[in-house]
Amino acid sequence: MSDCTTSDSVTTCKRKRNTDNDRSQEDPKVAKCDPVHPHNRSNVKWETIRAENLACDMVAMYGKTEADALLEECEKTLTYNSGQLSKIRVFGKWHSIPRKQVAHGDPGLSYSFSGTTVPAYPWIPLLLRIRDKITDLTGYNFNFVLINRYQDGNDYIGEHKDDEVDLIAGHPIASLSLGQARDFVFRHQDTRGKKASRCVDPVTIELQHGTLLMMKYPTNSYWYHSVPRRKKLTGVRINMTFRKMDPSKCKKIEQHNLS
Ligand SMILES: O=C(O)CCC(=O)C(=O)O
Repeated sequence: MSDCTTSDSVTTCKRKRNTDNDRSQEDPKVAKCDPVHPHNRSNVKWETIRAENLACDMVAMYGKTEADALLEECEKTLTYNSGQLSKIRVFGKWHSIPRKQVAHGDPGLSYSFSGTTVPAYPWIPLLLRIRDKITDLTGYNFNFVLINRYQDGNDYIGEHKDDEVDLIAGHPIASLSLGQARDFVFRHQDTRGKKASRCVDPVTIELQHGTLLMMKYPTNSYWYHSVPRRKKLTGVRINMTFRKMDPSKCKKIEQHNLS
């Protein structure tokens, strides 16, 4: 029986809070993904965010001028999915996603979630530049990027985990934010819904213009994340999550539709 009450992104606990940060339960079936390139981690100031089985690192990847220019270039260059590709199935019903979305990546890749398969359009120079800078900063390679565009604070993404089978298990996800700063809320799986079994404080991070957030293993095995609606915010935000997909697990898409 739960003694947490949950509203939107806030969990209120009546019981003693769980403050144990060191109970990592690594899954022996998940390969340890180490960086594959030499990287410039030491030249920049990383902030570490830790909670039970949550490991994220954050860095100001672009200063304001560069981030402004990138956001403008994104707005001029990117085209987002429409029609069936902009819908997801929730409890058997199709809904338009409350934001815009598109993916780019290596040939043959796609990302399947909530009844939808988003194909990767080919890389474009803008995205290659960003991807390569992230590899330089972190040492990790990425073969796919999912881009979400939030018109204003009415657009949002609901709670979910990035734990789909087509992702390489254990590989970090690199999340770049441009534009309007938004809250990014992590909620531990044990605290959700009617079956909540205990209290673990949610973790909220404000993702600022130009910030890179590295979500590392095992965060996505234990924590849900969301960008909740914030009706008073008026600015556009673009988020790019660079991922490593397993080509053998991606659903096949007709390639001639994607050039
Ligand atoms: O917009 C964001 O910061 C998060 C996007 C996200 O959760 C996702 O792409 O899975």
